[in-house]
Amino acid sequence: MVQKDFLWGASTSAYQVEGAWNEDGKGLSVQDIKKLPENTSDFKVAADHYHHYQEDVALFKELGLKAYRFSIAWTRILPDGTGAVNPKGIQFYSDLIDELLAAGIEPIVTVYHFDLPAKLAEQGGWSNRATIDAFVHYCNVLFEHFGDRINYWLTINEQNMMVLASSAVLAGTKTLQENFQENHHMLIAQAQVMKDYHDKGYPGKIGPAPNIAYINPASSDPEDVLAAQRFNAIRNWLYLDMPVFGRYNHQAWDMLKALDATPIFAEGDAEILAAGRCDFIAFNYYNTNTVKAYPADAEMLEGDQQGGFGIPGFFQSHRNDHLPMTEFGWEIDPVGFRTTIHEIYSRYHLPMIVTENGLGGRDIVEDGAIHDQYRIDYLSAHIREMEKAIAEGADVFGYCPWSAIDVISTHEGMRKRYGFIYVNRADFDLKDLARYKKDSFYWYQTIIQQGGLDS
Ligand code: BGP
Repeated sequence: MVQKDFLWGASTSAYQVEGAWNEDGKGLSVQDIKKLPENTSDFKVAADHYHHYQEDVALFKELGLKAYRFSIAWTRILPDGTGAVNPKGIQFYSDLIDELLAAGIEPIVTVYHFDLPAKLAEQGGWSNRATIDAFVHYCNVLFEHFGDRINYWLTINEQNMMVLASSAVLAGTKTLQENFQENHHMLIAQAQVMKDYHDKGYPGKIGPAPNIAYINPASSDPEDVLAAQRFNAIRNWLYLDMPVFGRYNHQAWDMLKALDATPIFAEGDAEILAAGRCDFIAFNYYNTNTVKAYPADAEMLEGDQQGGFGIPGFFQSHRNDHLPMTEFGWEIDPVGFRTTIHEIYSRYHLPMIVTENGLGGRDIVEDGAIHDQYRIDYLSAHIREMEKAIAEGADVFGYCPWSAIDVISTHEGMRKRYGFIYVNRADFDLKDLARYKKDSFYWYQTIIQQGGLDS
């Protein structure tokens, strides 16, 4: 049983849902210019939410959402990443926020979801410390314009995946040291923003939004157990120890030393990191990962957000035979969700909100209906385990599955759908972009009305 004001919500991100990639003064982001996997749509039109936002919010209201988590496109607000503010960008999000509030839906804002302004990327992106200042300035612009209406801010979506799975998420290739230097700069930017937000006395709360997947050992061999602990450290805890405790996780740091990948600290960095603290923890969960020990002379392996990693001398991903998989090859582990919730709460004792969880599938339309029982099964199994975790004492105040409406997948295009609402388009055929309610829409509507599975 969840609390009465529990935030039953759903999520999207700007570049995956909005479209209007070059309209009303928007600048280009790295997502607009990245090399796409073959046979996969670009993000130019996406679900065309930019032009359909009123219709979409009306559907969210009908669905019964208490919260909607979306991201703001940095390049709508500051087309070059810094410099003059684009009034039309401010207007769009101001209107969207007002529309949500009028519908009784709590807006939850991600400030940065994989879409760094291309202009900043040209100048070195996160390897350039100027990007830290640009990010801090951008966030302060958002706080000034929307700070009175937003109660929950999320700083950076899945920073850990931008670092560890940069090929899948950003189509990037960098050395490990370069990745972790960029990571360091993002951590500083985040800390500074959290400090500014608190210092200025805004009424809401702010927190990070990493992808957290509890890591299991492939066996009880102590070397596998240690491998799992180390992957947990560098994949998960690094990204929560920092905003909660203001310091690097010691095991993650030790691994970076062994790999010659420690970031260089500039004067004052340690103080900034120590000064920025989060109010709550938002996290995305799709499944657990399982790893075994990996020889030091093996090759480095990079997967996508949910698996396929290998760092020589430390760990290698291992298929967990106890778990079924989605048709896109991601393991399904609802009990692991409960384990992950408890592990986060035991380590940090902060309120938590789940900002992504869901099933990507190839939905089929039959006479305007989408019978996505597989999605209902996935979500109900996860909600059940979340409710158990809450009953067992974990403090979870919201659940926002991915995704409110079909969006373009990060690296699998339009064929991999997650939404409660179907968007009528294919990767290369835009059709009429009509919205259809899937079976999962009606199912989630009931869950929200009841206040969960248990009521
Ligand atoms: C997360 C991202 C989302 C979303 C989701 C599903 O990593 O934060 O943006 O895309 O994963 O992933 P995919 O689209 O690759 O299936």
